[in-house]
Amino acid sequence: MKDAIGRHLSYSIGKTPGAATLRDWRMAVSLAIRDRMADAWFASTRRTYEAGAKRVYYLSMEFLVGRLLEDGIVNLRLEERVSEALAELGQDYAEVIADEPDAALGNGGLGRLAACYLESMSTLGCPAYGYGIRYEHGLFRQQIVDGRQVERPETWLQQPHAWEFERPESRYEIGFGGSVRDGTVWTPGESVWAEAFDTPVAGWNGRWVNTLRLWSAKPTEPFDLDRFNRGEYAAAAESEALARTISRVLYPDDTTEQGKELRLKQEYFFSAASIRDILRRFESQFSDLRQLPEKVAIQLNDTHPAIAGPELVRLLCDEKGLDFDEALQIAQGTLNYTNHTLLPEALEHWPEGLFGRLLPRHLAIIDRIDHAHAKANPSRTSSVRDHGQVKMGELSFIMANRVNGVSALHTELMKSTVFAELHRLHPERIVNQTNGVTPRRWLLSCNRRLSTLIEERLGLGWVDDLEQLHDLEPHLDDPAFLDAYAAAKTANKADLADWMNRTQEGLTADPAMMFDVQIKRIHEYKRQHLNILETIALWQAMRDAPNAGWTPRLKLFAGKAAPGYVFAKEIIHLINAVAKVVNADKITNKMLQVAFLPNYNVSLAEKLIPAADLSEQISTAGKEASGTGNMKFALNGALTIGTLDGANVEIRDRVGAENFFLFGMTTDEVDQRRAIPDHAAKAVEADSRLARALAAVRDGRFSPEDPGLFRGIADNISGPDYFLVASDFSDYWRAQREVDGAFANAGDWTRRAALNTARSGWFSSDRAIRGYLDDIWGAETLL
Ligand code: 26Q
Repeated sequence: MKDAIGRHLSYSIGKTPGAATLRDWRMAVSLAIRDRMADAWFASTRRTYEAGAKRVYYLSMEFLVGRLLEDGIVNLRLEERVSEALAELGQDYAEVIADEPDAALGNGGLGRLAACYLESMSTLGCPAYGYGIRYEHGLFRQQIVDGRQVERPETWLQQPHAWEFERPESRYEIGFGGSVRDGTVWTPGESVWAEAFDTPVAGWNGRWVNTLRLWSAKPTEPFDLDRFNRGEYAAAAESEALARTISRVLYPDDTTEQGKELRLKQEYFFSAASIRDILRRFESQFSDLRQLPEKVAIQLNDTHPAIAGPELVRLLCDEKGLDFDEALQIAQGTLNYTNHTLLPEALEHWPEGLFGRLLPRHLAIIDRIDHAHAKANPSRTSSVRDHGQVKMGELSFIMANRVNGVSALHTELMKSTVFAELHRLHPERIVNQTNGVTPRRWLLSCNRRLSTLIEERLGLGWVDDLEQLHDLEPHLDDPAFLDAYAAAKTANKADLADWMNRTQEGLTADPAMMFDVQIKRIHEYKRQHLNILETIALWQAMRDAPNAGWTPRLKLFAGKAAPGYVFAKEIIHLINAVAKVVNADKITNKMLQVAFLPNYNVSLAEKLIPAADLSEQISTAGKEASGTGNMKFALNGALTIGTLDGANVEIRDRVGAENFFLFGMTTDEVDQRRAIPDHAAKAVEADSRLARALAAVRDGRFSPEDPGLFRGIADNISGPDYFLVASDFSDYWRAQREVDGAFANAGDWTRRAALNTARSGWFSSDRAIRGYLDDIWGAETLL
């Protein structure tokens, strides 16, 4: 290992050890690790080919992979050798790992899920490819300036990327606009190249390696030499810059930024390139396109790649010469669609004018698909085109062999609400696949103390068979085990506290406090404002009775708001304003601290989750499709305070109701409550704590220099309150006080935390991928 690193430092990086920077060392180590994936990578491809196996293609606009070096080292089981080699070379292992920038090619849950699934597909030996976009700029970097979110560009590709291989020979010309002659001959008005970059994804033990193929946009005409020679330098480079904008930046909105032309271009760009690549690979091995459904399964990660359906039909008809009905049947046998949200504002739709201008042939094909579906299902009343919009959920559903939700509750709600009619017509089509997370990243490597303890008791079989964590349960009767479990948690908290106290002004975190954590995108439906309101009420209660024996708490928040989401940004501002006042209060600051950690990303999650005591999963029931952070916390021994929403329901079923703090209205109760006039005002009237906390927000207690600053938040909660913050407040307060009591009994708390770990094995993404293989893809694993 030492030689391999040294060789790369000299011959790939071109530095001597004396001149090498931390980045040079990190690059050299990364290349040395990457070398060791190569053989398994080639072998995986060869075995897939030789077996004539079905391949799975995961199409996603987002892959939130985070750092890759530690993941590679851990999965190849090279940790000891690398850290020894680095020590001998005078370098610090942890520093080298931490030098890598996150690949933040995603917004949140959907993108991180895609990354976990790729890793699990490799662990299981499922022949699979991820397809996405190689964004030059991932999700923006969040700064907090005077308590407010400020977005800064993210620049991960400004330094060389150790993990990717450029494939200039794998490129496709992608057209846009133009016109259609004779009904089928599309002549695009402009085009760009989609060029492939491949990243190997190694599974546990490095036995199988799949490929993440990301597309980068390149101009078809490099630059205009005539204009350059005439001295028009900017104009000469214009067409190049325009082409490259397609893969320039990830859209930072995790609901929808509706109707943006560039977004639609991105969607078509990567879907079309992927479909062509899939067909090319298929045809290099098989001759009959009618075999496609037998040899290929394509998974659409939400509707963002939905245009892949019409594109596949178009290629089969217009270029391969199949008739329309046959083409449609082949496409429908091949495609599947995962839905990740029921929020009406998040269901993707495009103005048909824009759509038809950019993709005229596809709009005609969509109409034909829709008519064919309507003809076969005469009782259908809805359609893909509606009120001048093209509805991508509807399109995805009718083009898919299987449609799935991401938690049991979410799947049932799909059937009863958004897709009720289509479900009636196709009662077999919707299936559930509850989300999962990879235990390699989300336990083994992010929480060494806990994973070492588990290894001492169980060995390492749990790493790719997570249900083995059940075998921890007998150890809960061993006080030494519980002590060690508690010690691991405390040490994780101490590390985090040290780091936060150094970096967060005004914060005094103490590992003896309960670490109460809410980390996720900032959204009204996720209700960070419910949490901060309860924090305010708690602070007020502590001030009233400072000696009432309060359980000391640190309230931790982190998360990004979409740049255009004004209310979400106000919530961030309020949290920071409350932190400033509360942390400085001499009466309470030993009992209550509040922090908003900037720039939440995968690496920060890996630091926070192992140190959490309490996991906040408090969305309005019916709104969070699944959640995956909730699973990571439970696995790492945090207890959940949560509503009956998304996968919380299944987490509670498995860890046991006595180890989960439930509160709030159910989905049905939410709908009923919303129909009651003045529901919020009534709730405020009935709870004096809520009224007092709201008054403090409204009257400028946290913004003395601008007393009206947070009035909008207070007015929303006491007025329209669509997300029922006011109506759920009293029960949330009750549950939080129950949490206080439980945490005060340290021994019992540790037991309950350990039970969360022992009973979370089902939430492995390996289990989820087996579900997709069996129920959706009908594909085999080759390990
Ligand atoms: C769409 C069009 C235009 C611009 C942006 C978008 C867009 C981008 C990202 C829409 C949605 C997203 C991301 C959604 C998402 O992350 N959903 C989450 O998916 C997780 C994995 O299934 C679930 O656990 C979460 O409950 C769900 O919110």
